[in-house]
Amino acid sequence: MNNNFKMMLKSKPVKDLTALPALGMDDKSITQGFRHYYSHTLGRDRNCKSTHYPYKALSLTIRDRLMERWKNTHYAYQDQDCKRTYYLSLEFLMGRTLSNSMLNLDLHDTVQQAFYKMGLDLEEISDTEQDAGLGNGGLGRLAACFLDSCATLQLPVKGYGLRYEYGMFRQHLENGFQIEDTDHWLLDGNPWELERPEYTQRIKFGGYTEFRQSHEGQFKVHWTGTRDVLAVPYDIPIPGFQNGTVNTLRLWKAAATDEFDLNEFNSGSYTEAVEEKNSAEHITMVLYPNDSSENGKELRLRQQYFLASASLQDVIREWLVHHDNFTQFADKNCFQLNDTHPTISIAEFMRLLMDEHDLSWEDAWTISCKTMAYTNHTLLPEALEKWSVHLFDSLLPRLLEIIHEINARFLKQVAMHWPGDTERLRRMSIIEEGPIPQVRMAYLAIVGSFSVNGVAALHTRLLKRGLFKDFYQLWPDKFNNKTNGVTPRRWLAGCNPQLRNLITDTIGDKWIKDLSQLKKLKKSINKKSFRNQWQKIKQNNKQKLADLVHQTCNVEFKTDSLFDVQVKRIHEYKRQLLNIMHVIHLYNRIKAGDTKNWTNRCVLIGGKAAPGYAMAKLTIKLINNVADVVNNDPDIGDLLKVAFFPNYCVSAMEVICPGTDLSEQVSTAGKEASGTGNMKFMMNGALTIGTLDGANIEIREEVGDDNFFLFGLTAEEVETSRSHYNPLQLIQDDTDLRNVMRMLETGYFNQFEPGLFDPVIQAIKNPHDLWMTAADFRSYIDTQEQVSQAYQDNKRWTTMSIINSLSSGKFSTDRTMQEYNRDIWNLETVAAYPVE
Ligand code: 26W
Repeated sequence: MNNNFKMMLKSKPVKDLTALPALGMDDKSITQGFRHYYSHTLGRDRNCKSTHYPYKALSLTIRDRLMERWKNTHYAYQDQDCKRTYYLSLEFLMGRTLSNSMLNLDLHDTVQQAFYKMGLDLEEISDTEQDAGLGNGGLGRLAACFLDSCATLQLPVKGYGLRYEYGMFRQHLENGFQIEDTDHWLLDGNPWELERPEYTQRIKFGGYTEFRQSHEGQFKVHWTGTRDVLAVPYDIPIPGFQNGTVNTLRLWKAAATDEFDLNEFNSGSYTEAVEEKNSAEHITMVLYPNDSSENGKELRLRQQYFLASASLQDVIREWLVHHDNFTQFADKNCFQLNDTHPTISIAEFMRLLMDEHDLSWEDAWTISCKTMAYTNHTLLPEALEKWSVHLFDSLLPRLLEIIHEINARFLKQVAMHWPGDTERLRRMSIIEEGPIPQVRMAYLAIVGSFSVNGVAALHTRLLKRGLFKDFYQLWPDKFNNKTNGVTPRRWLAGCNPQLRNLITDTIGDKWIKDLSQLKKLKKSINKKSFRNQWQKIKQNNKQKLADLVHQTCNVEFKTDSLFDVQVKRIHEYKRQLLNIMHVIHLYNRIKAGDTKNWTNRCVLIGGKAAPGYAMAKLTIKLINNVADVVNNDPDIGDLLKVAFFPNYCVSAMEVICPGTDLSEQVSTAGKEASGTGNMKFMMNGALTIGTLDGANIEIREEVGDDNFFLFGLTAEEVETSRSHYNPLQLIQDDTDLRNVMRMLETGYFNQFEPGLFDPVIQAIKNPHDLWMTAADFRSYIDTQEQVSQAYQDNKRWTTMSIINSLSSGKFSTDRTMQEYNRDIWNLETVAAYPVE
């Protein structure tokens, strides 16, 4: 290029390279886009038979429409210089994206039409999408629902997480045992992500710290000798419901730096030097599949720090584009910590402000404490994260120094508040002393945050009285409740289109953005045609579920039976065992000819057990063995069917919850923080059988006592009866329980596997059984009988079903997010610029 021309180019104003006419939202434009991607980008020809390519071509067509709105949302946020919230989470259980994007862009019917004309089956093609299973269960799915609601409410909230190469393991059964398979979900590419290498961050690990004096005579800490890893961001669009807003989920992938270990390199160890690359990339290789007990693995701490450091550096980088100091930072930014998993952010933020941006401890701490907010999701003590001080010291030495300093200053405050109370100092210290000193992450989270919340009313109350009592006494105002929810877009409008249409035909479509409007269905509750349609839709959804069960479990569910469902992670506190004991009881009744006024039941149980959790895995095996006996006993027939649903996941729930009559929420009271599956079932017109635990309590408040099947001890009763709990006595005094135990003890369900279920039997009979299964047996069985009788009264059941659904308004994450915003974030809503 000649120099004159180069000069001319330099002085020319840069054109907006992104300026393009808006893409069409009609069926012709969609078809055109689809054909273009199918044939030109993906290079398919008329011989191609796979459903994968139509899926991909459609996804790219939809993504283009998201992209326009994504930029306009970003520009609007930028121009307004609005306050923002960052949702930091090790898990985002997103499930599928295509059909949700079509719903939120209001393109579903258009695409259906276009596909019909092309002779393509949209449902079949949507079903080829892999779930993005980057989460374990409740906590990860909640994060996904939160993002949906924030985009719908036009709140400037960005999610930060990890781009795991392997998500939640896939589960299949062999001889009734759970077998784990890897979930290489990115193998066929992911059309929903956009790599952003230009925002790569550098993350330090290992090394040591030293004091150095600056030119101005100031002492500063340097963290050096580190082995660094790069964090490369991948952005995923999060569309709001038909409002032009598209927010961002930014997921980090670990990558090696190009710096080889020169010593190794020069000594001829070329491959050893390259190996380091490998170990760097391991950080985001796999999601840890534990959902309740911490295993203290170094790699997990690496993941946590990697997420924290990359995300904070990213936020600070963007801040410094428009600001040259941090005085306004806390007014404009908030970090919400999803459980303790990203809590190292508190120390990392201090490090960045002090060591990299020259703030004093006091200034940094003031900003940090005004910026961080912490949500707790569990009451199980074994799930509270602790990291050994030793591990911290070797992996993150600078962070440990900062934590020690935070703790020292905090303990001074405690000592001032309770002079002479050394026991309390020991109890509240962020460092747990002992043979292996540990960092208590929950305490760090409380000390470093301005807000601490639980996820249901009971849960928050129990936190204040139990686990966090000392902290509540010190800072009562920090604590608040935010009852969970689920997004009504995915969990009603999306997964139950027939019910959506009936509701919309009856009360208009405003309910999709304001779920409290479902109350308006009350006036139709006694209208015959409405009730008939309601019933018909439930029948259709049950048939779809029955088809899926047939296909995956090879068990025949008849739709005139009661569909009784428990799907969630397998855990002792969730008591799948109690459920299967009820099944055994029903089986005994049938065998004994006690079938007067019988209600046919199909019991479906699904969920994954943590790979190292032996009792949970044994429970799965027990369920399968019982199912085998029941389903193959000619005396039983259609009176009772049992199936274990393998590989329970988000997309499975989208078929399961619309087709369920009875939702099982039977945890030992005081153990389930909230539960969110309970809300999905309720929204879709299932009735709940449940204990007074987590959000069940609030569900019952909303539907009224008559429309909820309550059983079991209360949380208080559980605690007060522990000391004199006597399961052997209970077994002796209760014929039904005795019969169930006899079936287990005589090996009725494990004739060729003697002794297999002994640990289960021991657990039930153990006076120290934490989950007190035998205590609730009687009341559970009796309540299940009430359920059976209620189901026979078709009219009453339908009324209760409608009432459950129309009372579910509170459990929309739109309400949850509005409360977070009102009490914690204080964000202004910002409308995206229209696409034109
Ligand atoms: C350290 C291993 C680990 C991993 C995940 C410990 C604990 C967890 C989560 C806290 C488990 C979880 O998903 N908790 C669930 O969070 C939901 C959303 O708030 C609640 O509805 C569930 O009741 C709670 O069990």
